[in-house]
Amino acid sequence: MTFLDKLAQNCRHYADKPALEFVTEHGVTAVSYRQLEQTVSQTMAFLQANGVQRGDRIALQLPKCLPFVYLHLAIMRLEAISLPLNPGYPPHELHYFLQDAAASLLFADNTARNAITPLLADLPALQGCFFLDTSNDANFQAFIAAFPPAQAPMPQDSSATCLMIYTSGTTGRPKGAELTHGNLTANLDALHEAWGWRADDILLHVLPVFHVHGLIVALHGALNAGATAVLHPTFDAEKTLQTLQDRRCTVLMGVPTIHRRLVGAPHAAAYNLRHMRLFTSGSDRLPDDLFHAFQATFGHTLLERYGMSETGMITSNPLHGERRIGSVGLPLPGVAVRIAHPQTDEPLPDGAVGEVQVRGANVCKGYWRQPDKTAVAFTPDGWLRTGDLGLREPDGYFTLKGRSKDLIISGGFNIYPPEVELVLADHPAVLASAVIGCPDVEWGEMVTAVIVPRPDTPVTAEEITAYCQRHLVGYKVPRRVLLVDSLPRNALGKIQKAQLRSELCGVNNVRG
Ligand code: MCA
Repeated sequence: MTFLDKLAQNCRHYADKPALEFVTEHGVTAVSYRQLEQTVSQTMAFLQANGVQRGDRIALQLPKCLPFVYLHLAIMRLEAISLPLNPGYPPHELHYFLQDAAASLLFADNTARNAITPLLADLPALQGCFFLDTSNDANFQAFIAAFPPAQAPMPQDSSATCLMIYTSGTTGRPKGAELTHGNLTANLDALHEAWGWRADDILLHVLPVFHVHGLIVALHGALNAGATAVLHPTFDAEKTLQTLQDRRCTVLMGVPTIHRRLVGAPHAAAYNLRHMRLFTSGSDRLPDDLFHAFQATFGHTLLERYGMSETGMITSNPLHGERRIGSVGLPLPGVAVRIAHPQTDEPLPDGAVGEVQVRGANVCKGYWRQPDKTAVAFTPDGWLRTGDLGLREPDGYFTLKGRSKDLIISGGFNIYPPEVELVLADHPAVLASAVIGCPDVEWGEMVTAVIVPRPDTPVTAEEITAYCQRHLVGYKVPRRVLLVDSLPRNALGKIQKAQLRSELCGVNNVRG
């Protein structure tokens, strides 16, 4: 039974129960499973009327809101492909995704109309763009009111792509990871079992919905279980603790930056969180001190798990049993994980550090229209190369030991330095640049740009920052800009990032 079959079943079994509760300063909008089914069906009719066909890419550059959920589910039900995008992308970045995906429809927020409209003429595949007033559910209900619920057969082909998540790479241009109905179903079934999802769970959802973590693991996880997802549009530590207490929530999923802010919130320990049964942490390594501080503050032990956009969740510490500090736990049911030599792909023995490689029904089928990059991402015998380094302990627990790829993780978002370097290279005053991650207690790593200015073009760090703010989504903007005379290079002229990291951030690590 696929996720969508399960959702349809839940809509019948739990018809009157809230599937979603969207919380804003104006109040709570509750959507029962029956209403969810009804609105998604009407949204399908609206999409059909606008020509959506099987396999079409439909881009959703929306803030976290109920219409996002309706559209996303309706797109998948019609066997089209949902393409969620960070609403913070500036036009320059948005254009790339729409063009690369050859998206046929775009849904964006009304407030983005002026910024987005000039892009539309230069997107030949785009057949329509809808600017929605997402400030309340009633506006969307009015928008689709004329459409009676659609009757469309359930998707049958589990190998069909239903979701595309862009992930960057060492080449600097993001690639669309194609996730199928089968991928999502396999991963959701594994997590349902591993984390003991129950229909009486109440998830407090504080993550963005344009990534696998917030969208699949959290939101789909709750809907798959027939549980209730209480959605906050953005994360706020005090509001989170208040809602966890008042709504008697049972599950929260976060990234280390979120957990650190919860621990640091005023009177954090005073909230009554006894009904909570599961706090998970992922998207970045959970620091040991935070693991302990969380336990000391809330009396709950964070459950660390590991995943990536291409695979969904890969390993998890156990729900019952040892949640090992510094370890990402054991492979999830149905997921095979091995440690292999990063160059030869030869499997390595327990205790040896190598590349983490993954195989299973959860692994994406490849990158959208990138057969070459897809071929490189997999070993000849079908294991996905994660680019993460790690080891397997004799009792089966996996521990990550760094990355073989040039990647920064800040607040749980991945930033590939070449993406930022490419933007910097277009600045007239930049002769050369290197973007590195420096350790940071709050964010995990902080994006740092080291720049050699052109001798004849004076520039300040503030000008570079302002330029990056115009061209990059907020989390990719360097928090620190350093102007230097030269960058350390090896004999072949390659910039020595490890040396820069150790000189500028006092880091000694294996990354190069
Ligand atoms: C926001 N900003 C950031 C980040 N987030 N800068 C660096 N790194 C970030 N992660 C910038 C904003 O653009 C803004 O810049 C300023 O910081 C706002 O700060 P603040 O309000 O404190 O931030 P926030 O809006 O509260 O966001 C912090 C956050 C958020 C809640 C931790 O980053 C977040 O939701 N992270 C979760 C990431 C996530 O879901 N990752 C999943 C992908 P300015 O001031 O210049 O405007 S990974 C995944 O899906 C895989 C499968 C997995 O395993 O999970």
